[in-house]
Amino acid sequence: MSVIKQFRAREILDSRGRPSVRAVCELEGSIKASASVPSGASTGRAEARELRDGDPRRYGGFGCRNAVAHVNGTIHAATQGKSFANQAEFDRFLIALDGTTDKSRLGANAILACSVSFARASASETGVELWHHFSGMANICPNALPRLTINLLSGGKHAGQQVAIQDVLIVPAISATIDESLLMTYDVYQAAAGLILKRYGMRLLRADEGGLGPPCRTPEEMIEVALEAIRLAGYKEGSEFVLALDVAASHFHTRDGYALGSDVLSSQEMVERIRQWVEVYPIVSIEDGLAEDDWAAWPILLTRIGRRSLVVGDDLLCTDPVLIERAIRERCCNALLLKVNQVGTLTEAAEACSIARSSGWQIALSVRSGETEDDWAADLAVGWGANQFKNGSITQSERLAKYNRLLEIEEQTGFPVTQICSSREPIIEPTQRSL
Ligand code: 2PG
Ligand code: MG
Repeated sequence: MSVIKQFRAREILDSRGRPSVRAVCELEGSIKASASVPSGASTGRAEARELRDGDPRRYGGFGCRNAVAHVNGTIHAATQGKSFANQAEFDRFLIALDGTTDKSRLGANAILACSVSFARASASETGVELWHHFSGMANICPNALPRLTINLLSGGKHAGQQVAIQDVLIVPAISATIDESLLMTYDVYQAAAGLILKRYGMRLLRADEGGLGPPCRTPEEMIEVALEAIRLAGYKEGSEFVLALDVAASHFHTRDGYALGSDVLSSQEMVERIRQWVEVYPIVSIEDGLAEDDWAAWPILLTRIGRRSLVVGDDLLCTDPVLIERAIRERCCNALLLKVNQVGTLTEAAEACSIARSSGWQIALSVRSGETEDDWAADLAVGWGANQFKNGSITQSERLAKYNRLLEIEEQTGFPVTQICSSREPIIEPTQRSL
């Protein structure tokens, strides 16, 4: 790796119109590469800290000028003239420079922008595609593209809380290519838009990730709208399309229980409600079915639905190797939702990915609800051999940048889309275990 000449950053705006950070890594010679970082809305408590200015007069306190100043000051000064053997050495250097456990001094947004721009510069120095460079750093030999899980309908924090659960995602299950997956999704999206207009009189109002936000009263109604759209588009539910849910239960978990519409459910009742969804509907993946602090109930959920559906940890795990190891020990999940900015560097995210995978878990690589037009997440999903890619809807350029990059990688590599891992095994009966 050549010598670093400079790091520069600037404040940019993300898909919610809020500030974010873009960094440029310049090497001695002619190589220069940039990276922009995203931001979540339904965040887990253990996520690395983005640095926000907190000045209410600028962007309601969301400004990123301090994070930018750390790149242009501390990070630039500490790295200028240095060379690093690999990504891990570079990321460890940044982690030590920050010196906190949650990256709150320099800011996870500043650190990640440097981590990813360094990776891009390294890829361009060696003359390989970014996805190929990512696969090398994680010691993975990908031979397939991830299956898309696409946000069709939104609720929760991404759509004004009209329904407590956050996403109903559609999964084109039989398509062999990204190209075909997107085409199938277009049909269902159009059918859903028409259906929602007819049934609720709603124009195309879009939620944070470009999904539709119909005024459904219950999760079941929202799931049924998705299934009807699949049928109206001429596809078979359960075979040609299946569903995934991001319940995002941390965000409606109160001291009294899970506030699902007019019901307030105990953990046991919430598990039972999810079991019914998985039993009745063609759902192959349940993300954050329970809250991030409800650790005791997660193993019960896994026991009840884990043979038929993925049990995916997002807020529960925050892409944190320590939390993932705990979840493996306590048998909480069988899949990791991997979001790099939750942990703050590529190296730590690669470690999280490898721990989860070595326990037989599936990897769902996800972007954030506040995204930028940068497309590095698509390269990462391919390079790290993710089973699924969760990138929001098929509208809005911050989403399409990543889908379009996948189309490009598909053309370059000819890799097929990975097979979906779902079984309709009968759901096993309740165990003796109680909460
Ligand atoms: C999630 C993500 C992406 P956010 O909860 O999985 O959908 O949302 O980025 O707001 O955390
Ligand atoms: Mg989530």
